[in-house]
Amino acid sequence: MGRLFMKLMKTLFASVLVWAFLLSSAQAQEFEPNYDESKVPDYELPDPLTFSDGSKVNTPSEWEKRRKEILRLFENYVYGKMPGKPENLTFEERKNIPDALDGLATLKEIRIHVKQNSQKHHFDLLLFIPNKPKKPVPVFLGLNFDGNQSVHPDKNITITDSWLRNDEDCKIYNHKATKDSRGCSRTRWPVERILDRGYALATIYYGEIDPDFDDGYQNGVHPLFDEQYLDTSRGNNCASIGAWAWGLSRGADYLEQDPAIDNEKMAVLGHSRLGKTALWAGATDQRFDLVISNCSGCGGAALSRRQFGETVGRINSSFPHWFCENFKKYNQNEEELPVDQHMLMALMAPRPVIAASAKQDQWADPKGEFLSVKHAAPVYKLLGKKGLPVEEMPVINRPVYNTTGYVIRNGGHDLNNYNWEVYLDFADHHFDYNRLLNQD
Ligand code: GTR
Repeated sequence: MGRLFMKLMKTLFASVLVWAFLLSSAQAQEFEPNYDESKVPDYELPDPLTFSDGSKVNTPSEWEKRRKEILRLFENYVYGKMPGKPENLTFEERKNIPDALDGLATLKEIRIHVKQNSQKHHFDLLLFIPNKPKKPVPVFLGLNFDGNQSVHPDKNITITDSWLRNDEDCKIYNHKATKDSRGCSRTRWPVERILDRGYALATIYYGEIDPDFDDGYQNGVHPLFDEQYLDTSRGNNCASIGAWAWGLSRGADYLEQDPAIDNEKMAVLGHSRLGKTALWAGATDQRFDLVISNCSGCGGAALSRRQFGETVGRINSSFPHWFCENFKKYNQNEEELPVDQHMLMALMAPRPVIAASAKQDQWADPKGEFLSVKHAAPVYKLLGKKGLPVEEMPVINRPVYNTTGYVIRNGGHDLNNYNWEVYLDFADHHFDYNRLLNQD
């Protein structure tokens, strides 16, 4: 009896293994990214200037109504609906070092405390303010991937004690940052250069807002949100990108009341998944005066309907916690999406927005990123602004912009000095920023 049972169990175990293997290899084979332009399906983009009932948008005030409609569509079908400002929000200045970086900057650390529904949570904003200009300065706000201490090796910066993805290059083990992780992502954050050009830089570790793994929205800020924002059966739940974007808005809540900051010149930027987040923050929070998407790809600047590189189905299966439940209805079904990403770009209008791609980052579909900026132009035009100055994709390393901009650089999926030079120029141009640095 015992032997028969063991035999049965063994056979069962073996067949489970075979099935698991077959299933995983089928799944692995299932997704073959398309990198061939001739295999991009024919598609028709929804018109940002046509209401859902078919009537046309002819005036800026009609656009305001259509803008709300598009925002609802992105909330309901892509990113989910975010709560607003929490009941209780306080800023605790934990550090204020006036002569940081050899006197170049004032370094501040602000702990942002949020309380709601008898739950509390906090996350830290690291802020560098250039000392030279004797007036409020414009600011770039962006989330970082590896903790505030990864942005610059300065020992004054507090090492995050939150959960992180393990990363050998950044010396992050057992999901904790080590002191060797100081400055590990500094190539993405040329702090001194940004300060030299008269800008402040603010950053928050995204995992302090919501750790980046699929936990059923139990950790990070999610438990503070009312049930309606968490209920996945509603389809438009606030998933992780929504929570990170919500965190960016709390960063803006702080920045707009810091007297050292010019709160009419606040730029939001992000790379990759955090580029998707920066776009969603820019769309939902118009206090961001300028929006920057760096290699944001699928679910960011790239048009979903092109299905080039990463697709909706692929991103939703790799990262089921990034977008709302309803977005999954469009896996392998992009043509039914009520929006596409050019409409996300259009939500920035009339504010400046720029998207950057990298030549080797085909996964993020550079052409799809270009096209979504291009197809946002009619909305900018209606509001008296100019879209891109070109019809076709520009050559490598040649930024093109009016109020909307695009650049593709050499190299791979990254945020680097070249990108920052473009963003600083773009910001100078739009903020009409006379850097009176030498005249003070
Ligand atoms: C990739 C993902 C991209 C992008 C990237 C990142 O794995 O497929 O959509 O978000 O991660 O954020 O680094």
